[in-house]
Amino acid sequence: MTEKKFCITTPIYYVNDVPHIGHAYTTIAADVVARFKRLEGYQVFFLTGTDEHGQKVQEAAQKLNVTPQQHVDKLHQRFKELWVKFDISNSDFIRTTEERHKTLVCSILQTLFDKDEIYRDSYEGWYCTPCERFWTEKDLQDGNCPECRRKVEKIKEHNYFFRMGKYQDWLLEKIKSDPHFILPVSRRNEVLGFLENPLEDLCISRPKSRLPWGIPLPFDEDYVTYVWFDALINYISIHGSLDDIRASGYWPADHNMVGKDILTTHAVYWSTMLKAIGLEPPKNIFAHGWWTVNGQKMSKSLHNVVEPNQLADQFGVDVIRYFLLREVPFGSDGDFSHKALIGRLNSDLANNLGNLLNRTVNMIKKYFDGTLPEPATTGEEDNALQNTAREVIDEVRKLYDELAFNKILQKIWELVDTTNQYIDKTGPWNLAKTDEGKERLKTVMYNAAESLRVLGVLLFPFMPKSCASLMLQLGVDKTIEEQGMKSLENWGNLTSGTKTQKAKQLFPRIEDKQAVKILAELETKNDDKKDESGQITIEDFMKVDLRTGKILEAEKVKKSKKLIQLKVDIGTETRQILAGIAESYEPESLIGRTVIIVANLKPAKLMGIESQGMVLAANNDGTILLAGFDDEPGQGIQVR
Ligand code: ME8
Repeated sequence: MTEKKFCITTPIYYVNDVPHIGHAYTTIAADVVARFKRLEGYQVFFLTGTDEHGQKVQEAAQKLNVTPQQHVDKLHQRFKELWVKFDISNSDFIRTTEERHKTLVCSILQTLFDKDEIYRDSYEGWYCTPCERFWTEKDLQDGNCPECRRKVEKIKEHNYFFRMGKYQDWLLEKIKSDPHFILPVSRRNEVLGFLENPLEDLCISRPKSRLPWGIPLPFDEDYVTYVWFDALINYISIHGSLDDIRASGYWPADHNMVGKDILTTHAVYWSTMLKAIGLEPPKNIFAHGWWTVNGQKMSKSLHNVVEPNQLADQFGVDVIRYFLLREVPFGSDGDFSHKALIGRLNSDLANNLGNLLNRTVNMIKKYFDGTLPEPATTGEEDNALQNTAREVIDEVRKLYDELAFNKILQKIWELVDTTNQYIDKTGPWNLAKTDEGKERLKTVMYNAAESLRVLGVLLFPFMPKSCASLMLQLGVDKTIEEQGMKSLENWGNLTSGTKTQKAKQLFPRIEDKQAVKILAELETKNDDKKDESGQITIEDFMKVDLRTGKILEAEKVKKSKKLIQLKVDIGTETRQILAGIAESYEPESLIGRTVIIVANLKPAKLMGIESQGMVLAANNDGTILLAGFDDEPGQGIQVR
């Protein structure tokens, strides 16, 4: 029997960005699909990674005085660590600076160059440095980059070009004839619109003199590869040569999952590159929507980045995984709100699902001493519950084809609600009162538990840890992966007689008071983040009490090369201040001089002597120059 194989990928993220919920969103979504397909019995290859070449990395490394390689070796870890924290089950993690990747990029470049699919030409265009992209005159918006709206510069240089334009008709035909190729439909139409204009060839090189940090072209050492041409190849470079890729069974990928921002590069550049190489395009490119915060794009400079690490610590990994996929349809944009997150946690997770598990396990404990009873008779209510479960399972399977995560979760919650209603209608607390009722109660408790098992399997891709805990509470010793979707084909997989465990709250509720506190704290944290930019408000500045003071006495501090002990008259009092200026000033020369001091600095001891302030000075490569005035002001005058 041949194995069923399935391949899903996320974009590889720019290593320079702080990972935020946008990155987590795509990766969690891909993880959910990968986990679901494994439950369906597929052998899954799930790939994510980091994009490590290009101008931005080079510039960031320069600023830090490290090599680009040292920089990316450090920074890519932030993504790796985050994915471990978020229970991402990726099969591999590709970095574009790895040899295995560079080898395939070079081999593809050489093959395309030999086949004349790549040629050299001179080029004049408008270049956007942050986006690392050339634009034509007509692409520009108000003279700026149409993507990031920043300034562009006109550049003329020799470069290498991929004959992308010649694949325009093929690509149009492919998109039109295969409705599953680009989804959702609205995005597919955008790509078709883009292809109404002539498709130009793609500049795939950058002169090394301008940008050395990239993969050198194998046929011209004066150039490196354009970062997108390099990055897109990540989806296949993990498998080795083109023959290895074909033999792996993981290409074409079932889903190249991306955000809408990078759909064109995938639908147009990537598909035509594959065509030229002689590989199939992915079966599907799905472009999901964009998360904003208060209607604005998340960005470091706006201080509005929602950090997944912080969120996970505050609310729990599974709550975030659930919220991101439940709140907004996958193809649509969404605005992130902590309030909405708390709302979902309290209602869907704590009140509905968590409470269902809690009361079921507690009642099995109370009425059957924690042993799962054998179901007896089956009545109308039991059949209705089983029918709902069957219908939900069938529908969920179908909805995965559309990656309609929010509908999948809505559907699963129909079973949560139906099971809660089943308990309310059958009323175990009343049944427990009579012998006849107790017989019926066995069936009710068994069915409630089996329904929870079904929910545990269905929800596992979304909330793996919580569902594993749910299974343990129900006393199931098989892992969810072992049970698989197959275990949902017949009702009644739970084994009567097994011991359930002590009920544990899966999702503790956040009470109103606590919610107010959390939201206020988050706001303060965001304010603190603003300080990281280095800017302070005028109020912050006013807190520093700067005053003029006249030096009355000055002497060197024994055993110190740098320190001079000063007595400074600041108008209201005389302060003892230590200043690290001995290498630039003789003590006697200081007497009578007016300086600026920080008068409200907390006193500190240096070499056992208390210093009651600080003198302002500039350090010019080791030469200290005291700040002063053109003319002599009096003592104790405020400096602003
Ligand atoms: O574009 N909302 O990397 P990148 C939703 N290296 N998704 C978001 C998001 C947001 N606000 N912000 C980011 C690159 N994403 C290239 C990709 S692939 C060969 C090279 C997600 O770090 C979304 O998946 O800018 C988006 O497409 C991706 O991160 C961009 O990540």
